[in-house]
Amino acid sequence: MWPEEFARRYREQGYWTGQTFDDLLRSRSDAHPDRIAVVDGERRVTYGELRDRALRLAGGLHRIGVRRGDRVVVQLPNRAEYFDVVFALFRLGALPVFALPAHRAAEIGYFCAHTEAVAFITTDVHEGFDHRTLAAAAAPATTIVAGAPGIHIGLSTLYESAYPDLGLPSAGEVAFLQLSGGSTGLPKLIPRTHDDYLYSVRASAEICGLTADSVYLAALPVAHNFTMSSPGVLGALHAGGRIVLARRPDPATVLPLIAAERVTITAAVPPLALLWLDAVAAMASGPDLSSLEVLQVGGAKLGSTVAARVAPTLGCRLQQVFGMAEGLVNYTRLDDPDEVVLHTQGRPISPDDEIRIVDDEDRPVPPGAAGQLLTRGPYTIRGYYRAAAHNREAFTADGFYRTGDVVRRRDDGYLVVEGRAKDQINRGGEKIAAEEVENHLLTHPAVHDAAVVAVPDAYLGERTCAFVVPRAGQDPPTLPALRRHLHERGLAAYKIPDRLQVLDAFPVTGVGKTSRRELRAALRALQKG
Ligand code: OOB
Repeated sequence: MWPEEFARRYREQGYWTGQTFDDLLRSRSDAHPDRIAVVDGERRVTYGELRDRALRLAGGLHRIGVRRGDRVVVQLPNRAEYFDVVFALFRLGALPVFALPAHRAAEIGYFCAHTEAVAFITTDVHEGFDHRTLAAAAAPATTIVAGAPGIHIGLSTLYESAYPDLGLPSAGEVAFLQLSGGSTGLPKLIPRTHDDYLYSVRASAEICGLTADSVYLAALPVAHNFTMSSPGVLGALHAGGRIVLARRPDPATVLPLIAAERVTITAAVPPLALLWLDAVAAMASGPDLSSLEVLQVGGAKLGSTVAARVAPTLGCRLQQVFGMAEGLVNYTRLDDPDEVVLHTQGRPISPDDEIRIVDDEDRPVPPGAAGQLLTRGPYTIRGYYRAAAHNREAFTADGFYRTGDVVRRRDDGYLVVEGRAKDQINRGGEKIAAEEVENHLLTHPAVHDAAVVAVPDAYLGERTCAFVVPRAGQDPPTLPALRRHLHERGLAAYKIPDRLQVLDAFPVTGVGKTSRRELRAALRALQKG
């Protein structure tokens, strides 16, 4: 949490207003109860209905024992019930822990155990996977299912007829836990307060020009920070606009939805934006996209060639977004010149976002030079949840978060992302911590040592390559065998390595650590050869 002098300043500056998520929904549903808040296929939910459903669900969750401060792992795809669930939990003062639909037993089991969750709320079947099978991994948390519940508790049975009479959480408290992309063995959880998060939501909505007439299409998973708050679904609710949920992000789903619902703004990771662009370019006369004003692209670096295709192909403005679940979000502004929009990753939301760009010894680099980005500010966390040892490395003594991103700052204050200094793979916006995958690889009987590095990829930006040293006397493992092994351990599919290279020994650094730099260089040599 922030030291008192910072908290005081953020309140005095008007960033932290004391508003809670419950206040947000209440004020909007009081102001315009009949306006549509959420569109999910045939279903249309008004602000008044959303508020009513959230309160009645808060009653049911309370009945089965969910209390203020409890953690509840929420894994829901883009469906209307997601909003009932999160606002019910906010009303109770219970903390959603936002898992992604792609997570499997390894991740869900860890989130439930690490947070000592009392409940796991998921869906029935999504993208061919039966999420109810994750209940075993989630135990002892009670499993609640949106859709056909099987042997579990059906979410639909928890909407009480009366509202519960409950105390209200205060805005300075932690509202939920987000996931970090991470670079360590176990995923880290990010505690966000009502005060800090809602500041980023309000400011983002303003920067992105959201109004009551805005229609925000959620194509990426709603629980990701980008889709949730940059300005995302919460920004749309704040502005009194409309959220349209896409169950899948593919062009065949998204493009007709933009036309039918008159979507004004949506967000994509670079490979998805490319897919949409190619689909539109290939159509002689496609769906009417004339309502679309802004396409936001972020989560991974957008190449300037693809960036330049957005306006001519889609007839809308591009906005680059460089953000992180830990806090700091940078945007190009809607009225920035093309040069800025095509070639930079934007500038921070807040005048009080502090930016430091440093070398390996934490010394500031000369102006305009590339270095590691450190940041501190009114919506950037000061520490991960239950991770005291890691926090000493991930934050400076004076509270700056070490993003692990290598950036340079231009004279005009805009940031350009140049690379990364963290052991993470950014696979088309999906973050993979090298160490987490390595730890799983090391459990295979034929693996003596493992190192996972990024390989450049034309479509995803990066893919993963696992380097493996076989155990003496064993046949070297094959890629299919290793993939099957990680799959059986319940690892999310996006973390499972795309390639394998078997080596007799790893190159080491001066202090004897495995040199990922040399492994990456060896891969480049192999690709050229
Ligand atoms: C967003 O959040 P996370 O937490 O999944 O990932 C954060 C990391 C950053 O540290 C950076 O390494 C990378 O993702 N990243 C970008 C980028 N946007 C994020 N790298 C290059 N260019 C960009 N535009 O990814 C996220 C959170 C809120 C809004 C948007 C993205």
